[in-house]
Parts: sequence; structure tokens; C-alpha cells
Amino acid sequence: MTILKCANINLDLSKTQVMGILNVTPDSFSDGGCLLKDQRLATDVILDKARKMIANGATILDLGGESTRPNAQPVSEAEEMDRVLPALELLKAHTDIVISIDTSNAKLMTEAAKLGAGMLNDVRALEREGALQAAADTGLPVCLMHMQGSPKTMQQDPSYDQVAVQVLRYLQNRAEQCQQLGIDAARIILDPGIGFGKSLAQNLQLLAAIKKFSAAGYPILIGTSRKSMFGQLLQREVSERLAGSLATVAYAVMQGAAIVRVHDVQATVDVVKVIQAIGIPA
Ligand code: 8Y4
Repeated sequence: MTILKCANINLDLSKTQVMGILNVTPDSFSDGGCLLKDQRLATDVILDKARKMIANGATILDLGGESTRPNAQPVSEAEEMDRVLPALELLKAHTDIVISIDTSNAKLMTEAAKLGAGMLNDVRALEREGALQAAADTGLPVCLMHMQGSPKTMQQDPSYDQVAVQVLRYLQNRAEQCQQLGIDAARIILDPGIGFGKSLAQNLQLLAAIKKFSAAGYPILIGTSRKSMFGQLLQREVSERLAGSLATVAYAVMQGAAIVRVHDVQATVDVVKVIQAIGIPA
């Protein structure tokens, strides 16, 4: 019942799965990029990172070519495809893991599915022109994430009446839209979008509400890894946010999150295993 069919690979979402972040962007804000100065793909770097994450227990890799952090340079759809598709081909040729495509770009969704992508991850919840139909046509699972505003403006003055209620209502509406276009409910994953148009207090309220999100009946994905909420809460730089990130992973697993999206796969898999070994009380 909790099996997610990702093209030819089935994931058991009754156990929390670890999704490793693989960016194909030139900025090295958090993790060195996999692009060379001339924008060509550093194939050895990306394969190395992927193999390490797989060996450490990741079961999904999230491949992205658009930086969505505040004030990032926008990337054209063509350039995004030039970054992601060769990386996807490379990963499909050398690994067997589920490759998630982090994109809002309908054309990229279509082309990535043809090359063997296993799921789609859209921080804009398929709101871009053509994305809903394109995603439906791939037959792949989709992660619908909530964002208030756009990456450029989202942190200016995030405002909600009741953040958890509103975010969940939005995601349920998007999930219904998906099903109207033929996306099976069993292929839909919801994500409150930690850090996407939320204050520290709002991020914490969303994390505290994971159980309520799960109760909507869809698998929940949580992405907190190294985010600025830990800068605000702990006064830590990006490189010093592992402990904070792991605390939220432990909590998310305890509250039934199906997938956690992280940079630090080895440490995260250890935390997931320990929490699951203890067991989650009824
Ligand atoms: C350091 C490095 C600090 C990166 C912050 C960041 C999510 C997501 C992102 C998420 C889903 C990020 C693509 C933001 N976050 N997709 N994507 N959920 N589904 N920032 O939370 O990692 S990118």
C-alpha cells in the first residue's frame, strides 16, 4: 500500500527513504557544483558524488539544474535542460538508483522521463504553464511542494493566518488538480516546502505539524538540510548546520515522513536507522 512506483524501481515508503541532493549548478554555495567553468558537466565529480551517496544508503538522488535559493541567478529553460539531461544520462548509464528531477520545466519533465527519470520534484507544485499535463503524461510520481511567492521574493515578508492549515489546504488542492489530469493518488507526494516563503517560526510550526500532513493520506517529503532556519535558530553558517539538520530528520522520521531530502546522506541514514530501530509508538 505504501509502495511508490518510480518507473522500474519500487520504493517502500513505510520506511523513510533518504533522497540525496545532486546539484548541477555553477554556484558552490553549499556543495561544490558539478559544472566546469565552461559550463560542461564534470562527469567524474557527479558520478563520484552519486556513487558515494548510493553506497551510504540513499535510495533516490534529486538532480537539479536551477538554483532556487533567494537571489539566485535565473536560468533559462534551455540551459536548465543542457545541465540536467546529460547528467541524467550519465547517472542512468552507471547507477540503478531512482533519479528524481528537481524542475518546474514541462519540457524537461517530458525529456527526463524518456531518459529514465524515476520521479519529478517541483518546488512550484506543477503550477508553470504545461507542467501539470507534462507530468501526468510521464506516468511518474510527482512531489508537490508549497512555496509562498517566488524564489526572488519569498523571504521578504512571509505571512499566513495559520501556516500549517493553509499550506496543507494548498497541497490538497494541487493533489486534486493532479488527479483530475489523471495522476494517480498513489503517485502523489506532498511537501510543506521548508524555507520557501516562511519565517523561522512558520518553518517550526510546519515541522511540528508533519503528522497532520501525513494524515491527509499522501506520503510526505521533508527538506530541511542546511537551510537558513538553522542559521536563525542556532547562529550557524551553512557548513555548521549538520546537527540541526539531523535533529529535524529524527523528528520527521518519528512523525512518519516518507522521504527526507538531504546533502549529508551517511549521517542522515544513520539517524533514520536508529529512529526506526527504536520503533514508532502508536
Ligand atoms: C544550503 C543549501 C541551504 C541549500 C539551503 C539550501 C526543497 C526542494 C529545495 C525542499 C523539495 C535548498 C529543490 C533549497 N528544497 N525540493 N528543493 N523540498 N521537494 N536550499 O524542501 O536545498 S532547494
